[in-house]
Amino acid sequence: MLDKVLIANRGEVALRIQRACRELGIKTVAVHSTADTSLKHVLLADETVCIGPPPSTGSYLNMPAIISAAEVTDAQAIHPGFGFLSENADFAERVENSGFVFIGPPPEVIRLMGDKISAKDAMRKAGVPTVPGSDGPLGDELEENQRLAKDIGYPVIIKAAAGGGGRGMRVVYTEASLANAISVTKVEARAAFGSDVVYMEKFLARPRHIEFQLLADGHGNCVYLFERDCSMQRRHQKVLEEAPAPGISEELRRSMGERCVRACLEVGYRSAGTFEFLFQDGQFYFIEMNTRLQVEHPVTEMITGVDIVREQLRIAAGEKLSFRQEDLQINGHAVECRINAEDPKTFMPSPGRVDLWHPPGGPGIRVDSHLYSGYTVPPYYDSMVAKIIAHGDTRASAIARMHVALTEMVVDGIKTNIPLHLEIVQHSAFKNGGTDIHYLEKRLGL
Ligand code: MV4
Repeated sequence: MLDKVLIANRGEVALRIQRACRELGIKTVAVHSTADTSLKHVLLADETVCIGPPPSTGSYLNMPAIISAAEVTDAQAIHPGFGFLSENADFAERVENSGFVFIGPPPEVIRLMGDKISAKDAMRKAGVPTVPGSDGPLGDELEENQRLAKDIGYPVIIKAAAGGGGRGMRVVYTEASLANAISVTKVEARAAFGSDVVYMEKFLARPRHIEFQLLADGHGNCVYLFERDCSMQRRHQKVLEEAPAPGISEELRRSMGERCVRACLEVGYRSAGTFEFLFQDGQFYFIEMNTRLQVEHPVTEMITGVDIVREQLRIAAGEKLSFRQEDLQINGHAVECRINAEDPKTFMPSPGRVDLWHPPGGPGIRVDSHLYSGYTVPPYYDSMVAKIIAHGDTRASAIARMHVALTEMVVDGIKTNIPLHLEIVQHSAFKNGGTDIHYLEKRLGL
C-alpha cells in the first residue's frame, strides 16, 4: 500500500480523500492556500504545506508548488480530487515525471478524452453509441458544412473540441444562421481554450443526462458501477443527482455498462472514470468522458457498497480490483443534494462565518462536508459546502429520507440552497422521476 498521499484539493473532497487514506493507514499531506488554514482536512492532516495565495491560479492550480510540496514531504502519490488540476494531462505527466504516482488515469488517456472529437472517435470505434454528427473537425468549406448539417438534420449543435461541461457550444436551427454560428463558436473557442477546432452534432431537444461509473485497475480488470441520473441542473451546475437512473431496464443497463467496460479496456483506462450520455427516446448517446472522481460519486457508493476513493488508492498502489462484475448489484436507491453557500433565489454566492452547523442523521443518511460551527466559508472558491446523500430501499423512501434530512439540518450564518432542494424533493414531476435537463431552469422560470 501507499505510505503517504498528497491531497491536491480543498473542501469536502479533500476531506473525503483524507478519510479513505486514513482507513487504509496512509498518511496525508494537505496543501492549502493562505485562505484555507482552517479547513477541516488541513487541521486533521499529518503534514500541511501552504502553497500560495487565495486565488487558485497561485495555489490549487500552481503545479510547481504542489510538486515541490510532494518532494519536501516525501509523499508517494498525489490525488487531484475534482476540478482544479484533476483533468489536466500536463499536470498528470509532470507528477509522473517527478517520480510520483498520479491517482487517476494515465496522462495519454486524459489527453485523449480532453479532446472531445478524439474521445467520441475512440468510443464509436469501441462500440459505444455516440450522437450523430461530423465525426471529426469542421472544415472551412461552407457548402460542405451546410451539406453535413442537412444530412444530420436541423437543429444541430456546434461544439468546441477542447470544450466540455457546457462551455463553447452553439445551437443552430436554420441553414441561414449556420456560417455565423460556426465562426462565432470558433472565435470563442480560440479565446477560451486556445484551439478553434469545432465539430457538429445533432441537437437533442429534451434529453436526460445519465452517466455510467467505471473502475479499472492496471491489470486488465474493469467493472461498471451502474449509472447516475444528473439531469437536475442549472447552467451546467448539477444540483441533485441519483442512482440508479429511473426507468432504465436491466437489459439496457447491462448492455451499456458492458460497452463502457470494453471501451475502457480498449483505451487503456485505469482508476475511476465516467461515461457521460444524453438519453432521449430510449436511446443513449455518448457525449464526453470524465477522467476523474466526480462530485456525485457517493450515490453510486450507496447503491453498490463500493468505496470508490479507496479503490482509486488501491489501484494507484498497483493492486487489483477486489471484486468482479458478478459480485456487484444495485441495492436500493440513493439521492444526493449539493448544498451550496448561495442565495436560494438569486444564486449569488454567500460566503461567511457558519455560526451553527447541525448535520442531519438517521438511517440511510450520509453527510459529506467539511463544515463545522465557527468555520468561515472563504469567497474565493466553489460555493459547495456539503453533500447530503439519502439511501433507501426504494426511490420514494430515499426521497422521503432526504426530505426529513433537509428539514432538520441547520446551517446558520450563511445563506444556502436548502430551500431550493426542499422545493425540488416535494415537487410531483421530480417524485415521478425521469425529468430532463431543462426541467429545473423551466421550473425556476429562468
Ligand atoms: C448536447 C445537448 C444536446 N444535443 N449535445 C452541455 C454540457 C456538455 N457536456 C454537453 N452539453 C449538451 N450537449 C447535443 N448533441 C445538450 C447539452 C446540454 C446539457 C447536457 C448535459 C447536462 C446539462 C445540459 C444543459 C444544457 C445543454
